[in-house]
Amino acid sequence: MKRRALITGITGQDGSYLAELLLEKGYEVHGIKRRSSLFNTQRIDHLYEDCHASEPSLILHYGDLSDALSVARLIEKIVPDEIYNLAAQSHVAVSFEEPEYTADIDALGTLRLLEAIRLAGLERHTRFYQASTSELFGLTQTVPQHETTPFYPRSPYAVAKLYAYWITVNYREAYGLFACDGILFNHESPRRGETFVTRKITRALAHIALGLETNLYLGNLDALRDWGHARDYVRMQWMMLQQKQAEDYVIATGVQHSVRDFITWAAADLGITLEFIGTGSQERGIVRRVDGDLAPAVRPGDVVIRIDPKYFRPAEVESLPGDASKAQRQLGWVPEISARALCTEMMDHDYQAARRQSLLVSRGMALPASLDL
Ligand code: NDP
Ligand code: GDR
Repeated sequence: MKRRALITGITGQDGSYLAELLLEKGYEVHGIKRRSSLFNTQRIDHLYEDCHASEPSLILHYGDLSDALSVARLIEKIVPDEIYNLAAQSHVAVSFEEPEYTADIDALGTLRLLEAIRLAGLERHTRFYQASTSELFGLTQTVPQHETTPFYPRSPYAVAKLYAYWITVNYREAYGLFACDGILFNHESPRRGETFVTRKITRALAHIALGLETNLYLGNLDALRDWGHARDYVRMQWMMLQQKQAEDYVIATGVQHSVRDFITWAAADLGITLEFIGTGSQERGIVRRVDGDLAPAVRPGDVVIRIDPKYFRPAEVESLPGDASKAQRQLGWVPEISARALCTEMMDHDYQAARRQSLLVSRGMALPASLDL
C-alpha cells in the first residue's frame, strides 16, 4: 500500500517542492487547491497526471481552510497517513491589510484541520506537520533563535501563526496526536511568490537589464534575513514526520544577510555593480559599472533602486538569525544550498523568463502590466 499524504497549500512554493519529494518517495499525494478565477496550479503542472488515469499518484481536491466542512470531509475521505499544513495567507505585509482573514486561515484553519483529524477518529493514525515560522520570534532579543527562545510576534501574520503553533502543541499533549511544528526561517527559490523581497528583486532586475522596466521600488533595505533554499527545507518537513516521537524543530542556515546584500548579489549576477547612496527613504541604488552583455539596457549612472515608503511595515522584524543545531544533531539535517547560490539560481531563472518576455515585446506583444508588488 502506498503511503498517503495530504498537502494543504500544494499550489504554493513549498507545496510544490514537497509534492515532488513525496512523489519521488512513492507516496500517493493529495492536495487541496482553492477555487480561483484563473489557473493557480502553475507550480505543480509538471507533476500533474490525468485524473482519469487508473491510479494517479497526485490527486487535487477543491477546498479552503476557511471551510471547516470541506476540510473535515476531505480528511474523512482521504484518511491520510501524513498531513502537511502549508496553506496560509503567508505575506507579512498583507497581514496588516487583511488581519482578520489572516487569522481565520493561519490560526483557525490549523484548528479546523486538527479537529477534523479528531472527528474522523484518526488521532492515532495521522501525523501532522504545521508550517510554523521564524516570525514567531519577531522582536525577541535572544540571538540566535532556537526551539526554546521566547516568542514576540510583530504582525497579524505572526500572531495568527503563534496560535497555530500552540494549538498544534496542545493537540499533541491533549490527544496524543503525532503533531510537529517546523519553525522555518525564510526560504526562497525560483518558485517564490513574486511579492516576497528576494523574488521581487531577481524578477525586477532581470526586467531592468533587458529594458522591460526602469526602476525597482523597495522598502527596508537594512532588514536582515536568514535565507535558505525551499528544496532543502521541505526535506526537513518530511523528516520531522518520520521520527519516533513528535517534536518541534527550528530550520535555518544560521547566516544572515541584508536585503541590500541580496540586491548587490543579484545585480552582480547580471554584471552590474551598484552603489547605494543616501539614507532612509532617500536611498538610491546607482549603476557604477556594467560588465558583459547580460544587461544591455543599463548604463553607468542609471538609478535603478528606489525606496517607496509604502513598503515599510507598521512593525518590522529587523533581524532573524536561526540556530538549527537540534535538527542537525537529531536528524542529521544540514542545508545544502547557500544564500549566494540561491540568489544565482533565482536570477538565472528570472533572466531567462525576462528574455522570453522581451522577445514577445519585440514581436509587438503588449508590454507586461506594471505590477504593484
Ligand atoms: P505560499 O504563499 O507560496 O503558498 C501558500 C499556499 O497556501 C498556496 O498554495 C495558497 O493557495 C494556499 N492558501 C492560501 N490561503 C488558503 C486558504 N484559505 N485555503 C487553502 N489554501 C490556501 O507560501 P510558502 O509555500 O512560501 O509557505 C508555505 C507555508 O510555510 C506557509 O504556511 C507559510 O506561512 C509558512 N512559512 C513559509 C516560510 C518561507 O520562507 N517560505 C518560512 C516559514 C513559514 P493559492 O496558490 O491559491 O494562493
Ligand atoms: P518576510 O519576507 O516578511 O520575512 O516573511 P519578505 O520577503 O516579504 O520580507 C523580508 C524583508 O524584506 C523587507 N523588504 C521588503 N519585503 C517585501 N515583501 N517587499 C519589499 O518591497 C521590501 N522591501 C524591503 C521586509 O520589510 C522584510 O524585512 C517571509 C514569508 O515567507 C513568511 O510567510 C514567513 O513566515 C517568513 O518569511 C519566515
